[in-house]
Amino acid sequence: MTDLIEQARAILRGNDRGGYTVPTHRLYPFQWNWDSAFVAMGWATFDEARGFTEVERLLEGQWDDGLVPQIVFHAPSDDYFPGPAVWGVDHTPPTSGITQPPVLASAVRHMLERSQDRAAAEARVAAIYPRLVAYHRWWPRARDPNGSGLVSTMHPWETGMDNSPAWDAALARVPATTITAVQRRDTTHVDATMRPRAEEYQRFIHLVDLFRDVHWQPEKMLAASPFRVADIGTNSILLRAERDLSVLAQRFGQMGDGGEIAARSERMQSAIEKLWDTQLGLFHSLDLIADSPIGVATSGGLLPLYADVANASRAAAMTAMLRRWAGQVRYLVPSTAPNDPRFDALRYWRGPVWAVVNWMIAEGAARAGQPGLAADLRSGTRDMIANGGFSEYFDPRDGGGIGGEDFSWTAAIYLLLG
Ligand code: 9WN
Repeated sequence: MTDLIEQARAILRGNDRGGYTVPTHRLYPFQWNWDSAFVAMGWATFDEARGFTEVERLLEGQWDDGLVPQIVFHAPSDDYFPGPAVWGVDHTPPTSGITQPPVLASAVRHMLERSQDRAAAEARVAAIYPRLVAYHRWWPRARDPNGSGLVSTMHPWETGMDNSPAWDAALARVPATTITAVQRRDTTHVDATMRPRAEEYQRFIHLVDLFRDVHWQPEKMLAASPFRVADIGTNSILLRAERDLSVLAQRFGQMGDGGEIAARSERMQSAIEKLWDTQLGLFHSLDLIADSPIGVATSGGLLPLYADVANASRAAAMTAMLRRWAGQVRYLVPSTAPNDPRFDALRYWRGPVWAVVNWMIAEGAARAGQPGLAADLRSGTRDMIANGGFSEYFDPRDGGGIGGEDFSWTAAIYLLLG
């Protein structure tokens, strides 16, 4: 076993707080939704049972209506803002009131199919499966009540790509006023140039105040929110997860589950296909309040590859575009196109590379007939981690590690890359 694999395992063990894994020490002291899905797959490469425990602990935060929250606050900590009191959610354990990209069902299928102890894995999945079904039913009910085929996202934190330039115009409509006093803790842990700006935080908290006021009721949130986008990343990840859930349904489902999932998937597939952007050379998100496409090229716009939505010619066009980006930065995939004036190599989701995003794009590229791109993304990600450490994200110009250190999902991706 190489040293780096040993180090990656040690990071997961070090960030383990008893069945759940914090993204990193201090900066993120709770359990996060999409982090945990990647981290579960990482654990499962050397401890299958622990991989399933990660998912089960996240599901302790699931609401009665099916929502799986962005954060589960299993144990108190003063290291992060906003904590449970700001969210004001009535749940035990306490949780935030929004969600995150739903990688969960995909992680469960991934772990099941690779399990050595198949009987033990099947027993775990049999209990998890109905919870996944509830989560997948929650999405269209709460976030696409009109059946457009695209789910709405109502907070930049829900996209997981918090201050992407794709959200700038939509976020500018959110007042920078708050009821809750903003007491940031992130900038005491990480350099402020690598984090969202003060004004963005004001707007993030404005939305939390607003939603808490309507008691987190989906229909009221939809009506009240000044920020509402159809995020191409979230929609692609949900469609991928629907496809994976349908495989689980064949083994664990009730009669009718398969048909229900297929109907949702078909609707999503055709809605996402319409988001192809000839000018950008990738897919775009929609601003649902302005009722317009969001013309910013971001790494999220490549995630339809991961959902198997891109046909051969679109997959080839995206590959060609990434090859052009590779002429401008040393490491793919920058979170924003390097030729975009809003590109910022260091600042959160405005330029840096994330290993989890690379992994998803590589998985999709391999299936879409672009094995060369997939191999380059995988080896580039390994190199970046080898040189830049198990950092939260990386500078695309030189691969330098930035943000939090000893990061769980970066370690997990290293383990998945094998
Ligand atoms: C808010 C935990 C999370 C990731 C997100 C990333 C960042 C949180 C923050 O950290 O977001 O959810 O406070 O900045 O943007 O993708 O899940 O690692």
